[in-house]
Amino acid sequence: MISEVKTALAGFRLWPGALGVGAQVELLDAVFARLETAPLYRPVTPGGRPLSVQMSNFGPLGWVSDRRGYRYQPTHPQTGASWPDIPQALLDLWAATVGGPAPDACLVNLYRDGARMGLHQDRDEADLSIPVLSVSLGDAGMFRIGPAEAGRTLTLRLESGDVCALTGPARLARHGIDRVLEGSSRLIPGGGRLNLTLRRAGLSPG
Ligand code: MD3
Ligand code: FE
Repeated sequence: MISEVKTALAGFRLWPGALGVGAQVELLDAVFARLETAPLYRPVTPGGRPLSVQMSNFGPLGWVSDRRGYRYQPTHPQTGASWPDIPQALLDLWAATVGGPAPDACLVNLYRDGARMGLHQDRDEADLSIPVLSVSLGDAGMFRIGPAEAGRTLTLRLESGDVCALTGPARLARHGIDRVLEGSSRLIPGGGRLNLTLRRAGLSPG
């Protein structure tokens, strides 16, 4: 790997195939059950453009975007209801991988119909030293990651069942999803790629 990328990405950990097919199906069922009460929607950017990705959240706090900006809030912007709880399997996965303060936010991203996510940093959380954990389900996605400020990026294919953690210097890495390989998985009815990201968004206790 190119040294500059390697330095910036120290702390990027990938567990390919961490979830077997059975665990993927169980997790997907838990996710779809919760999406009945917290429906997917397309947030708009502060500039007023709808994101191509459909989103929802689980946990005490959910990431939202609208004309007022990006933030975490306790309720669904369309229903006004509290977000559903984070599936236990995800809390267990967090404890078994990154540990430390428990996650209080699980962002659900569904990529369908050519949806993508441009290069960005995740910096809306109160404590940027706490890791992010990501679980990929369904169609494979071409994931791009590079140094925080500028410079060369690295592309890798995230498959259904892959888990990755962003800790240390990688926590502020720029990253995005360039494209989804439609039809590469049969896991999700109707197709698409579903990504679950666990974060500590609010201040951690203590
Ligand atoms: C690297 N999601 O929700 S997951 C996001 O696949 C987001 O939906 C992508 O970027 C997705 O913000 C990528 C992998 C990931 C998640 C969080 C990160 C990579 C990250 C935080 C810092 C650096
Ligand atoms: Fe991100």
